[in-house]
Amino acid sequence: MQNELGTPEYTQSMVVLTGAGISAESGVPTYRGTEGLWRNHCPQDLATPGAFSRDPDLVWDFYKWRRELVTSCEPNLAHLTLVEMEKQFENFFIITQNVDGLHQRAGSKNVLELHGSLWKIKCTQCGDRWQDFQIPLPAGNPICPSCGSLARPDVVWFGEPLERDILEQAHALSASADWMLVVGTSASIQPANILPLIAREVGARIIEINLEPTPLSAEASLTLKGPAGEVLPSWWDRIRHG
Ligand code: BJW
Ligand code: ZN
Repeated sequence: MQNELGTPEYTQSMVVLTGAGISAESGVPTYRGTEGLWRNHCPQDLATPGAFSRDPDLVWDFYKWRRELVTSCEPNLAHLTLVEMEKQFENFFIITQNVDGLHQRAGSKNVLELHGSLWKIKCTQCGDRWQDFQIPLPAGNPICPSCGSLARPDVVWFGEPLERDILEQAHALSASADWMLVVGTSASIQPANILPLIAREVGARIIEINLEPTPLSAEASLTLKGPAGEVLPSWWDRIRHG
């Protein structure tokens, strides 16, 4: 299979799209599926602008809990393999849907966060944004230091547009990719799930790593089934050492 597909050259552009599955072996719950976050929490109650206006305390409690959970997790072998890959390729980019910050903690440099970050906060009024790694956050809901208004997690909720410049960068990277590695995403959320299709349109080879088939599988040049923390290091080992 690898012969038919060819082998990535280090001068080619390698774009990696990651989803919650890449962090699953670190102990971060995925969103969907039997162990997913949405199994116990209704997205409409927690991850929409409407939910936050109705009950900011409930939504902040959910995000404070997730910040604490992620703090107790470590990057796994899949995150670490991407750090090694970045050192080899001249053009290497991670586009992540994850908000956990584990790619950066592992040491990856070129990371585009499509859906924001658990470690960023933004003002609901003046739009100021800041990083905050405190665990735990002080009691009560975070307040904007500039204008004193209620602040919110700087993540992208359902029905909200992604940051325009981030989405434009993601489109541009996908449209100039030679290879796209899609790791641990259900490929069910727009507009992130369009990115591999953009890459395929320009002739990129799509490699998918997942525990199960997704709507993208039929479009992929190669699907590697299994846990990312095992499959990704062994695929990379084969590429590097032949
Ligand atoms: C492993 C593994 C292992 C497990 N190894 N693999 C109706 C109402 C509202 C919106 C819409 C609507 N209809 C359509 C929409 C659009 C909507 C959308 O796509 N909805 C779908 C349900 C159809 N999209 C949006 O709303 C987006 N915005 C938008 O479209 O704006 C348009 C607009 C323009 C102009 C003005 C206004 C609007 C925004 C989407 C934001 C998504 N946000 C979230 C929450 C982030 C914050 C937070 O974390 O709290 O992002 S939702 C959630 O899904 C999160 C994720 O990043 C995203 C994707 O999930 P992911 O990563 O794929 O995880 P899972 O759990 O789904 O899958 C895990 C996978 O891993 C599985 O396949 C496993 O098999 C696999 N796996 N272990 C390898 N060890
Ligand atoms: Zn403010």
